[in-house]
Amino acid sequence: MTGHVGPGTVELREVHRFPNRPVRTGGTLHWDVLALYQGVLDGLRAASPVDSAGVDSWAVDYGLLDAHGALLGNPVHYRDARTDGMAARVSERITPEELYAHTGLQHLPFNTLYQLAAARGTPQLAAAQQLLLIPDLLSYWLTGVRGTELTNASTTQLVDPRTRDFSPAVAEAADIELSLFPPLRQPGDPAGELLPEVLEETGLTGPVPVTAVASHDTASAVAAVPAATGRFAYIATGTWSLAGLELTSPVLSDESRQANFTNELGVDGTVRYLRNIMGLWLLQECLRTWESQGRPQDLETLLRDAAAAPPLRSVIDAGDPRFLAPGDMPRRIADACRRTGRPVPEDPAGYARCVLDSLALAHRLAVEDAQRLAAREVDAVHVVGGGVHNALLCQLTADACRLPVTAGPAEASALGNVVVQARAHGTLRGDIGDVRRVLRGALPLRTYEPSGDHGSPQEWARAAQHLRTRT
Ligand code: LRH
Repeated sequence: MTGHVGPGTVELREVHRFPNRPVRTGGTLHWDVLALYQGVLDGLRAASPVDSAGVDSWAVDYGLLDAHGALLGNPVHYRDARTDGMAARVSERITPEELYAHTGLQHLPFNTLYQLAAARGTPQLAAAQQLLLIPDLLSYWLTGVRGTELTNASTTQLVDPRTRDFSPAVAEAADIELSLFPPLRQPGDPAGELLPEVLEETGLTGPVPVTAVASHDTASAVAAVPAATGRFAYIATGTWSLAGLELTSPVLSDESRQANFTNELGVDGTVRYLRNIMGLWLLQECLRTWESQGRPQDLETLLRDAAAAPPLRSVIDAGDPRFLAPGDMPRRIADACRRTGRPVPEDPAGYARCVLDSLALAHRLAVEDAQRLAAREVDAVHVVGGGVHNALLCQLTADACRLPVTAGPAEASALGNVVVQARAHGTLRGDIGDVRRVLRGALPLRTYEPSGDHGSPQEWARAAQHLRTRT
């Protein structure tokens, strides 16, 4: 994506899109990170001319480098099963209560801490001199400079959100060498310049500075929430739904731990207090399953039929880790409905409706719980990310939350990435609130008011209660 930033204007343009196809070899699910890097180079070529660059990606995953800086094998995908049982193993060294008190991170089986526990004793980890999170790895290949960007580091479960630095106590308890991580850098810090070989390969004219943006895609997405005031909740929807609040300090209470809220770090000293919800992955994986069974579905028709299907009939817990791995999603959804005494959807539209109702309900619970646990009230919900294109999901979210939903931008991560670069170079000025006001004026946004069209407030309340008690 290229961004054009001027006084009061921010424009984004897609210049190149490439698939990100995980590869299973020897029973392990990997990222094809060289193919991704090639896609980045192709993108830079298509973007020419370029004044500045920055990289963001999904969180938690990493590549290991040997003593010469060479990559030791393909990064393992966080959806791989290698982390099964690792939380129990780590809890023998540090209790979940202590871990939360130090890191404020929700329990997700794939946190980097658990991935490193799974990698213990492997020749790769033994040979590793350094660990680079995915955006830091891509940045390293572009610039030759190594660093660990803070917002993404905060997803490793090795960072203390109070000090905004690594937690030696956690690392020691979990027996992880913090020296694997290059020094921390803040969003907005310089991260080097494109190497001569990169300029040559992409046809760009240097120097092209690279900025350590908020390299966790969700941190970039939250930075780009076009909020008018501070009283907002956000839902970054895409493969995941990340729903919560922006705070100035972490919430580390045991109640917060039990509610599985995370305190990831954001731009300008903020905390992203949120919960991970499975997101549109549930639907994407249904579509893949039907396709592999020779029953491909047209998404537009499916969503139209889903909008006409009866509301709140089949509801599942969209936070259930049973939905994490790739594979037959309709079967897992049917199993979940049976387990909780809900009717099993009868056709693809029924499944799509089940997914969207369940996501909307999970959004409601996260927005409600976050307000209670952080003692902060909101009067608006911002939906950003790919889910913005799904009008039914946005409307259901407004109905479920009983709050107006402002939808947009869809490419929030790319925008957040661009505005942090623009600020680093002085093209945009002010704090993140000022930047958000520019975005609000510059972007096409759509508002969804709560309606009774998809179930009455009482029906939503009952369904939310059902979800709280039956799962
Ligand atoms: C979204 C995301 C999310 C993480 C997950 C691994 O892309 O970064 O914030 O929890 O991927």
